[in-house]
Amino acid sequence: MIKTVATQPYLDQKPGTSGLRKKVRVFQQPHYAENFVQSVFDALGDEKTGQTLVIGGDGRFLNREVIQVAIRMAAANGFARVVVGQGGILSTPAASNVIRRRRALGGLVLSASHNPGGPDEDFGIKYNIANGGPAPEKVTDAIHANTRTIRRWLMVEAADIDLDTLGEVTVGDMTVEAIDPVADYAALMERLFDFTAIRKAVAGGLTMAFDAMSAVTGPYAIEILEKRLGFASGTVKNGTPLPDFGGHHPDPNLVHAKELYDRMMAPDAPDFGAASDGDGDRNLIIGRGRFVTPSDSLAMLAANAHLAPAYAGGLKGIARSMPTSAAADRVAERLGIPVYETPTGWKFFGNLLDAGMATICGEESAGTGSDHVREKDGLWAVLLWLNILAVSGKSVDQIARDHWATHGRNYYARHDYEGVDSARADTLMAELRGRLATLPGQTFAGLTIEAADDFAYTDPTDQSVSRNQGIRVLFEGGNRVVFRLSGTGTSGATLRVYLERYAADELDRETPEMLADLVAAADEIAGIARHTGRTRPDVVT
Ligand code: VG1
Ligand code: CO
Repeated sequence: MIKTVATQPYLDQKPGTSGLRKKVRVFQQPHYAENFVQSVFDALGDEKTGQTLVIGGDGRFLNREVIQVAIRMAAANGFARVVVGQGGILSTPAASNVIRRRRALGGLVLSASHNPGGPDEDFGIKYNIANGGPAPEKVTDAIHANTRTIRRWLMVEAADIDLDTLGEVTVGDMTVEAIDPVADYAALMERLFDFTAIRKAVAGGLTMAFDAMSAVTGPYAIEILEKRLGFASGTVKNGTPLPDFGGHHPDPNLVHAKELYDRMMAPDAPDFGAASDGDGDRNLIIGRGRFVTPSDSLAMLAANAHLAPAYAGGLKGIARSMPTSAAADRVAERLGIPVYETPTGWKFFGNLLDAGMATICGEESAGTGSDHVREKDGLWAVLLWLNILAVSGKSVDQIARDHWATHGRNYYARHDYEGVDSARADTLMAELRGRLATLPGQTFAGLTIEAADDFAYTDPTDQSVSRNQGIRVLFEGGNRVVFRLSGTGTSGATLRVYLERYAADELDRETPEMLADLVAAADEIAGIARHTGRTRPDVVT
């Protein structure tokens, strides 16, 4: 029954920050997806025999086709069971939860996250390990090595299964079980948060707007926000997952979720606004008249998490990615708990969470989560905010102002230069690396550099080292600029410039004004205009 199909390696299958992401047309090349999936399975060795594999995706173009292929391949590679979301749907955090609850060996999450979808846009495949989290670098390195030598992939001859019907079918010797993608996840959220308190606040007039961006969180948000918490029907906008996300970027930032932003800045705005991305792991938080940066959201959630049942006993520690602002560090310091600074990408939080060293983690890119799963979790952040609003009785704006009054404010922005020629972007970074040693003591745009380095991380649990994770330039007074290249794009390079200024007072100023000298310094230091020909970023978040 098992068929061996001959193939040739593709040399561009190196997983990035979060799995393999390419244009759909690239994935449609003969054997392309199969090669990658087989390379994942080969990296698992004999461990997979008799085990369970979870498969699901964000519903984007190619999702169903790749799921059918992966099921036939899983059967040929010795798995005993595949658990798949009905309709091929599982948000990234829901997939993480299913892997953990079902004690699966791992899971394939099919998504290119916040990247657009459709025949001319992006697709992606990510492998998650038994703890529910993204495969660590030693696993992704093994997968990549396999993609470079692969000569065959395995499948069973079987027809497509009906992904839309719940229940079990057999493929080869393997059982495939289609599950409700929302049920387990919604139950988990009910255990973590005070749904009674939130329901009471909603009955008392608390209103919200949620933009699911025609991506995977629609069904989750409708079930949890409208059905279980009682928010008015219509609270969830764009709630049906579409293969092309309605032609939009499912990226919850002020550019791509501008409609929500405008609504939240209007005088008749609801109390709370939120959005999530393609695969449901990111969150955008906007109170009436008050945008909360993701870095601040992490800090404010950590500071108030004790108001939710799951975190009432306190936090073990906080972890943040290096480019994320130090706002969370100030909370950790006040609470007397450790803070960990990791490279960009959720895979670096897994070990800290498994070891019980951190409870809450976050990234400046609108990712926040906790030890309830091993992925960032968009709706989790929304529900923690709602729990805090309901129990404290405060508005988002009040919570933000109180927070800054206690901790000071980390003004923060990220400037993205997209679609830059890769060679030019590499030259910019190489030049910067070459000058690191000479930077301390020099002054740019009136700011004197205290230290500069290329961030390297040693995992405190297994001592594994990850180098070249972004260039940090620290100025006197604790202000900072970070430069790194994106590892999730599918064409050209994206230069990310992260800007941060700490203010102990001056708590109510405009961010662009507070960061103007850092923007000028960043351009002088890295020669952004000189290398890229750009005088302003494409996206500011
Ligand atoms: C970006 C973000 C990073 C995030 C990653 C995956 O990576 O900066 O913080 O973990 O996307 O998020 P990069 O390498 O492009 O900067 V998602 O929601 O796209 O899975
Ligand atoms: Co995502």
